[in-house]
Amino acid sequence: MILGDQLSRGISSLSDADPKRDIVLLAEVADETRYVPHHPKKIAFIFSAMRHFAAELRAEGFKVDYVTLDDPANTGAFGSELARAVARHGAGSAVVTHPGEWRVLHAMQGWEDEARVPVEIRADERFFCALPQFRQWAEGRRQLRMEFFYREMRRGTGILMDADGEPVGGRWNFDAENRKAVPARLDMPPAFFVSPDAVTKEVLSLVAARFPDNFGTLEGFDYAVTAADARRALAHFIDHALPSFGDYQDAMRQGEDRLFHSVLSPYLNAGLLDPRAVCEAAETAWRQGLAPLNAVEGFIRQILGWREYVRGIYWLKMPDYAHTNRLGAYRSLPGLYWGAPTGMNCLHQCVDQTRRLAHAHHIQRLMVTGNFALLIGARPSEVAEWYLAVYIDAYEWVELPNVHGMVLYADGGYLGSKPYAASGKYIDRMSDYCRNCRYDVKQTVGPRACPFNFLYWNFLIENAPQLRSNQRMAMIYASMERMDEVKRAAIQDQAARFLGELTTEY
Ligand code: FAD
Ligand code: DLZ
Ligand code: SF4
Repeated sequence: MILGDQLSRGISSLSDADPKRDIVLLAEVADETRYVPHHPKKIAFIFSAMRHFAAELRAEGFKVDYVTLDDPANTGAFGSELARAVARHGAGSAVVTHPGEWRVLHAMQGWEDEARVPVEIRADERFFCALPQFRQWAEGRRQLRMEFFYREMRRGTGILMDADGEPVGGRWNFDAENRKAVPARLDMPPAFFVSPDAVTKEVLSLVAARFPDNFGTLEGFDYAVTAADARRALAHFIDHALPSFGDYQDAMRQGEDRLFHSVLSPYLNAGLLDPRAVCEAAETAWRQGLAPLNAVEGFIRQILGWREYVRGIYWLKMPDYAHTNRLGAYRSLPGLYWGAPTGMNCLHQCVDQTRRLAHAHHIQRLMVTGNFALLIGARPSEVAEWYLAVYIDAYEWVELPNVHGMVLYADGGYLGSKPYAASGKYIDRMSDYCRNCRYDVKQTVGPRACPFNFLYWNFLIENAPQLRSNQRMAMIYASMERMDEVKRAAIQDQAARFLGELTTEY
């Protein structure tokens, strides 16, 4: 049985598959479509990619049993669909690859009873770092740091290493060069798009009919849904965007949804692209002099470093990780996350882009929607549910550590050393959102003050018992303590009024 994010020909469950003997099962199941209210583009992407993958296996000679969502006999769950297929084909055993979510692994452990045949769960080998290797690395460390993990991965894989075992360019990390704002005049890379074929069009109709109320639009669906097109997307990125990826990695620009980002995460996570091939292509571009090292190292670090690191933490810490809430945050997510009007232009732009594309780039997720959720004290489980629902690349193994660890500090600093809390100044420096906003990013209190400003100071004041002793926050607490009492009271007062008026309606 192959799940919707296991669409790789090299997946372990297929490693010894014999077209003469074995039957491959794929199933569109209602449970997977509603454990969170997924963006319609995410559902359409997964279904279309599943259907194309099934067709490719059939063309190879495999007998594929594909259960569609609208099949009247569909029972709506992985386990019961496996049981039905086992009975249908008189199968003697089943083989699956370890899933990407703890929820599914937990259910999988009951599949032998449900299907009444042995079920072999094989390791997912599509990652650089096997789970036991990560566990061994993390053992005994009270706090983990991505940078050290990343260096081990560089050494272990030889990626961007020279013949003497040293990092190429003499440094592990070129981040200091990667914080430029986008200048007013800069040529943007051309967009990559794939026009929907007949299979995708059929899926789009199905999803439109079945999920009319989910947040997000299906209009303009142009994602790749096959491995071949995902490889074209990779080549397009390497040619057009990688050379400037590093420089503008942290930038945001109104009207430019993708800037120099790759938008490869949907393909990597669903199995249409292999992370090794992606890192190799980027390294080759550097070795051929087609892209600078700050760009290539920065890009590879996201995949060889962050992507592997968050997966390791997820499987090390689940299921408890999903319940972490170190800062005791309890507020419901305001309706603006689901498209309710807001005067805060940065939030409006990022949420609207999410509604249109089911994609936003990292800094938008971290420093706009994430930062706001942190500053208002939104309940981590609700924030996690939002991210899992609205992004086309979202599976819990990668979403949850980013939300609970990187954004909300809900894990108390296990994944990252401090919360990424920031005032409007950061957004102003890295984007042009503030120029088009009704609030004034230079003001901290008063009717036109940017909410990120008073919320930021209010967050620091309220969370001082938890955060003041953090060495990395010492400077900011020192400046907070220099603030005069009157200003501090005005900030707290305005933040209380603002928070009191936030509504969950949309
Ligand atoms: P690029 O900027 O081109 O980066 C290249 C690749 O690096 C990405 O495709 C991705 O595979 C990997 N990558 C980059 N940053 C991270 C990271 N922090 N963690 C893991 N992989 C990373 N990424 C997901 O794939 N799925 C998610 O559900 C997800 N949820 C997120 C939630 C929050 C709150 C935050 C802050 C980040 C989240 N990310 C998630 C990470 C990152 O935002 C996306 O991977 C990235 O925006 C995808 O767009 P891209 O392919 O253009 O990325
Ligand atoms: C996300 C998703 C959705 C919406 N639908 C399906 C589906 O119908 N069938 C399927 O096999 N997979 C689907 N997926 C992806 C799964 O949720 C994913 O494989 C698990 O969460 C494990 O990561
Ligand atoms: Fe966002 Fe504040 Fe800038 Fe408006 S002024 S765009 S709310 S940071």
